[in-house]
Amino acid sequence: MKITPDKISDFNKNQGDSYVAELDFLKNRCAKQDVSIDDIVSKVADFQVAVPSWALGAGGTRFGRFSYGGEPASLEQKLDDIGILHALTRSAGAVSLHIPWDIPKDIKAIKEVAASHEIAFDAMNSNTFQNQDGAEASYKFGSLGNIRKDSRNYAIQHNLEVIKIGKELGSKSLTVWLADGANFPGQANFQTALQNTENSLKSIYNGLPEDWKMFIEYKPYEPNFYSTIIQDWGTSFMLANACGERAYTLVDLGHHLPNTNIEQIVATLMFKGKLGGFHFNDSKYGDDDLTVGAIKPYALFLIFNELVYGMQNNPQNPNLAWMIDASHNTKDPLEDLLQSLEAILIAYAQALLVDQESLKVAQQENDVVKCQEILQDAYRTDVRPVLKAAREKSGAAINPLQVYRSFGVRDALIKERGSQTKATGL
Ligand code: LRH
Ligand code: MN
Ligand code: MN
Repeated sequence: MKITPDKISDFNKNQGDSYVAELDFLKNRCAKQDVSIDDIVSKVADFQVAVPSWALGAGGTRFGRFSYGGEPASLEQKLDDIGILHALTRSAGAVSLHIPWDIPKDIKAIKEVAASHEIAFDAMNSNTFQNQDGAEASYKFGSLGNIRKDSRNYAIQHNLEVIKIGKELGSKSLTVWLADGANFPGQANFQTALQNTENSLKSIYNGLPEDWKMFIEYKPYEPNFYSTIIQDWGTSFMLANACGERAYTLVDLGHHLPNTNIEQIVATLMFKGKLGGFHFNDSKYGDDDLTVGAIKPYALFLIFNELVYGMQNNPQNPNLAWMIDASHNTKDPLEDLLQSLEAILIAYAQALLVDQESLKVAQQENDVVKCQEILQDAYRTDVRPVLKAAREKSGAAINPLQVYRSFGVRDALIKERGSQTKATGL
């Protein structure tokens, strides 16, 4: 299934979307403040989010997995699927691989497929939360923080192997997420576990190429339900500092206890130049991995407001590695990802609309009401015409989801790959 630029531009033309008038309305409105809509359109058009290789199949839960049909059976097919997303949106120009789910058999061939879709290799993810067939040491009681040296060393070697594969593909970063922790009090010594984790991370960091970054992802619980070694941003930040300059914290939106002020964490990390990566999803209860913006769009906007502020004011913080980390078992995975991309760009565009100058003045005057008005004025603006303009500008579909359905993409994939498919992943 190949979606060509010609097919997209024909569809765009025939559809006659009225977004231009809506955009003009927005332009007039913004002329009153010091915000340029053309500038926002360009920024939105440039924004690229990596798609994780494990989100292209219908996700399972521990209670079951239901095939959606037409799911990718190989890494090549996963790249083809991201190619579809990228052709439709021009904002999904990268993939984030999970090893060993996606070990490339033929690096050269994989690079060619990725290049044919203009897809770059973003952060590599290691996996030390599952034992693989024939494993020489077990991760049952942890990996980098395991009390046993053989398991720790095995996990370190795995991470170094992931770096090696990533180097061949052209990736420039490694994301480490550990499931390590304990299910019951007394099971592990907190300090020993933390010390082991720090030492292991340092060993991996020592094997990191000069031009690579390491991202340390945190999560409060699951699969361990009493304690997790890297449970929060503070622990991740501490470990990143212990490793060195090229180690950073990675924020996954679903990895917080209810009501955590994530935007404040973002601001703190960017202020310290230590926010490296970002996993987008949404949640109601825990690490639900729901479609971005499906549950708490205002929270997402507030987070983007801090991200935008940080990108404009914190040169000490590097460019961020953006990734969607959402998958579910009841939606077409590609439609789900299109919805996530849309929600990310909406929140980004709304955050770019915030009148930063007026906000600064209102804060200086402690005008609390005005501060809230300024933020909510941006949040309540319908920025969808901005996204449409950005997409048309970059050769994408004005309405990606509509084009996806009109082109019958899922049916074509089912015809090609079968109706009882299963992709590697969770
Ligand atoms: C852990 C996590 C992490 C993994 C992915 C599969 O919950 O967010 O990023 O790599 O899910
Ligand atoms: Mn994640
Ligand atoms: Mn997660």
